[in-house]
Amino acid sequence: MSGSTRIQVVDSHTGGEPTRVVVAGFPDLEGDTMAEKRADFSARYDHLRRGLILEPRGSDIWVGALLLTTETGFGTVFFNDVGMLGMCGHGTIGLVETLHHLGRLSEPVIHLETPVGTVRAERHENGEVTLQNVAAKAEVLDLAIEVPGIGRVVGDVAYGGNYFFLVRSGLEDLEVTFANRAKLLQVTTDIRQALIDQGYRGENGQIIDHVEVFGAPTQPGAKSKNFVLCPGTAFDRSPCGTGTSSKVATMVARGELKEGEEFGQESITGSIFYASFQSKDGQILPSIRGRAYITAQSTLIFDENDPLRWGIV
Ligand code: PYC
Repeated sequence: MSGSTRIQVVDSHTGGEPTRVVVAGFPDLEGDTMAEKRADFSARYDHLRRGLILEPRGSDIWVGALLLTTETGFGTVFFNDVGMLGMCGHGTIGLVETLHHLGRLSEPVIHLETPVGTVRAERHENGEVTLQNVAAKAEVLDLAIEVPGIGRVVGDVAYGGNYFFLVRSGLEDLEVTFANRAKLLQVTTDIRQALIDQGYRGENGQIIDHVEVFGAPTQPGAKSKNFVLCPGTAFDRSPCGTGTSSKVATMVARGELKEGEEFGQESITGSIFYASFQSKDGQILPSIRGRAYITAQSTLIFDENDPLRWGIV
């Protein structure tokens, strides 16, 4: 296997959602900022994204994080089954746990550069991680759209490091339970398609590629339960860090959350993120607290003779 590519990874899950952190073996990327490095990753190494994330080594539920070092600490580029992400909350928590596992967390606090801004993350002694996200924003409240096969659905467009449509009404008969996940996946995919077809985008022109639906919580400490459609064909097993940040922004816009107040967001698998926010220079900075567990540390081998080494597309 002399011509094979070897990449070292550490796998974890945060509230059920897996993160694969690439710790060695990835080619150097061009660019000074994480946004430039992400562009280079996309342009030259998309086969590595596919090989790292898709079957036979992974599946559409995985999120990857390429660990990079910067002059001031760490940086990362997040990616998934269909492309690149802006920020990723569960992935940041997984990345901090990975640094701890590798003995590379010399202080509990890191400042992590991402393509959409720098986030602060702190690992607490009990193993939980609190991340202070990039600024979140509620861009449109109560947007009504007509979804073929479903009818009128009303929701908010918000940004929390990625773009979300947070459904508020129109799906009252849809139970937000794990048993109902296939139906939830279908309905949220239809909503995303309607948003795309009808030309709705974020203020910066980005596609609204995440859809969030809410239901009654079942866990003590949770105020709400969600189902989150990720870009592509998978749903988030965690409460979604950027989705919960978007929710914080809409709650603040509606006067439903005060600065410093914390609420529990339950996921479709029953895991919880605790969210709050700080107001700074007119911006909303959400904080998300959750926990990740390491599941594997391995060397992935991409055999040059394997026709499926760059993933099943
Ligand atoms: O936790 O922000 C998040 C996230 C985005 C996509 C999957 N998880």
